[in-house]
Amino acid sequence: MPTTEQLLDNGQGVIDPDVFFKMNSPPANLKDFETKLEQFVDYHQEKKTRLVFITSGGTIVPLENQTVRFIDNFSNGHRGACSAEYFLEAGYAVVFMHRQFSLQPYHRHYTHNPSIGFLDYLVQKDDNIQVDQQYNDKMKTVLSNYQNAIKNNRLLLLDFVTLSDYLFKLKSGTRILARLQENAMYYLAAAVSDFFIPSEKMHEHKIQSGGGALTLTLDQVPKFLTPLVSVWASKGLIVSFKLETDVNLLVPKARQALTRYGHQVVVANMLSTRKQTVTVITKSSQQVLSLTPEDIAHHVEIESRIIPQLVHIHDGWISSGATKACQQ
Ligand code: 9Z3
Repeated sequence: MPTTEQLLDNGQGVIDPDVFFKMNSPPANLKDFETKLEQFVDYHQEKKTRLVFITSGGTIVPLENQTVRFIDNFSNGHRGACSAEYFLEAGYAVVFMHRQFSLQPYHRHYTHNPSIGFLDYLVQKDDNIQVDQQYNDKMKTVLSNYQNAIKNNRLLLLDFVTLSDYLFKLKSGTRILARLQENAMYYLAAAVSDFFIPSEKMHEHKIQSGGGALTLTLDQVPKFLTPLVSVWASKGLIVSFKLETDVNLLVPKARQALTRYGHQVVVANMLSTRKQTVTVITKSSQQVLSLTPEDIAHHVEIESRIIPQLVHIHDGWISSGATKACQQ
């Protein structure tokens, strides 16, 4: 088998996505992932429901094949989990492909909160456990929305952990959804590592200390949006996210991604303001969506503005036969 070095793409140090899939082993639960997803997609294809494939949370990059240590990132999956609820509200079926143990739709209201733990919502009355009265109304609404989504088979939860896991499942998942053609939307909110250590270059066992400083060399992750847009999901509406910390780079980099990959929408956000403002960019438009101080005081979530905008773009994409909506 050729080594990654031999397969490097034109000297720029980036391997071809196909090569990545040849050089790394698929996750052990890939078959199970595919079976669940196929059943869900077939069900909604028959019902003609629109479906969104959401990716959410960060990927880890292992430093050892038998992994003790890994590189992670900041994302806790708030964007994806919150967006899933607004897509469900808009009538979509949702495949929620998330980093294991990151925020999940509906559950998110009661987890990952630094000031209140799940048990703090409960009280004991005689032998029974009840929800503390002050939380009752909100929890009733959240519970009922969650149960409706599950009862109507409109929410499928699938997870990933490593970058490699994510890429295998993204490829497989988008190819399964391709049968829905333009009725599918891909909402790529996961914070995917740009760098990784190929399996063949990784230490097999736990890296030992005692030898001084540790120097790591990471390869660049292949540009998976290229095959995703042109082959895996070519008929669906593809929404990628661009994250920056330097405001001067944000829009130019988002536009560069649209041009490079030829997909339909980039949602550009800054790390520090991502919960208050985003810019929705298509080839011919640029719209800033922002929360006012009053919105923030009323706990309005920016996703309640992003999702209707994307649903509108998706309407155009479907009615134009998946070709022209975003070119105007
Ligand atoms: C995003 O930009 C998401 O909005 C966030 C959400 C990761 C910022 P949280 O999970 O954060 O709510 O804490 N996602 C995409 C980030 C990304 O890696 N984009 C790549 C890039 O910027 C392109 S696919 O180059």
